Amino acid sequence: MGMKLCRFELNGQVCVGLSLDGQHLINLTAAGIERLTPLLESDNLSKRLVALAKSGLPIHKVAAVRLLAPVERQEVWAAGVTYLRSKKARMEESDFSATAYDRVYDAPRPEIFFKSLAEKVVATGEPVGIRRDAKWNVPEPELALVISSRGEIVGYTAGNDMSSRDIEGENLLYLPQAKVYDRSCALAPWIAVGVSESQVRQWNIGVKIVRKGKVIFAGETSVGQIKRGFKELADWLCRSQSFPNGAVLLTGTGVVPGDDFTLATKDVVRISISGVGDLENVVAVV
Ligand code: DO4
Ligand code: MG
Repeated sequence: MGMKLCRFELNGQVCVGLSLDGQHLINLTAAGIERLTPLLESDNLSKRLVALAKSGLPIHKVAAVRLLAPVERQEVWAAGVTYLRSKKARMEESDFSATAYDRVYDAPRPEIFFKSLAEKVVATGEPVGIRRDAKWNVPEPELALVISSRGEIVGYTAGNDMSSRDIEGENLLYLPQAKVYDRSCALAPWIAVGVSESQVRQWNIGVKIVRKGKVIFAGETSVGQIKRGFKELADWLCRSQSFPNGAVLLTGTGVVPGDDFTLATKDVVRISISGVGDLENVVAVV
């Protein structure tokens, strides 16, 4: 198992943690590391974490703390139409925007859109939202790149790019309303560090949607199905735009439920990315 960073709350204090086994947390805040962002800016993060892991810091059980979203002041952005499945589903849902999806899939410039401020990101265990004026809502389980202020990919997490398909499908100019609203962006608590792109491309992305205790949708894809390189996506995001606090970039969905499926209030969305872990949220109307 690799190294994973997180933010967690213990006795009312927000701390930074490192896990080597997914079950226990090394409390890095006990070594004076009070924020995740400066740690993610470290020149040799893996080496620094290996040294910290050996330094006898207090250890907590993951089950005994509250895991928070792994962002402080990072903006969250999202890339789209990076998997064939997403292109196909979106071309089907829209009359006059179909060629836009077709073109962007093959164009050198990817689709990239703003998704969330850090303070609006939903953590695991908190509700994600469906808009009260939307009729067709889906989760989008996505690998997320964690990017430093230098534009380097320093880790990976999992995200949910909640989307209103009827609003996006009616008119592509409505995309920001289909994508950005209260509780529309959730991030898993863990940032996997010290892994290469080729290792991450072996990971699976899965989603299960549970209604009244029954799985009503399950889908899976491999990160390897993504059309674009990670550095390519991060470079496009950072073109003519600086991120002094770093950024998170969702990399697009490769799992889309059938056209007859829409989320309902109280559904539970479970997203799992091997190598990262789980993100679980109940659905609420906002
Ligand atoms: O073009 C609209 C959004 C695409 C998207 O969010 C995705 O492919 O994941
Ligand atoms: Mg998406």
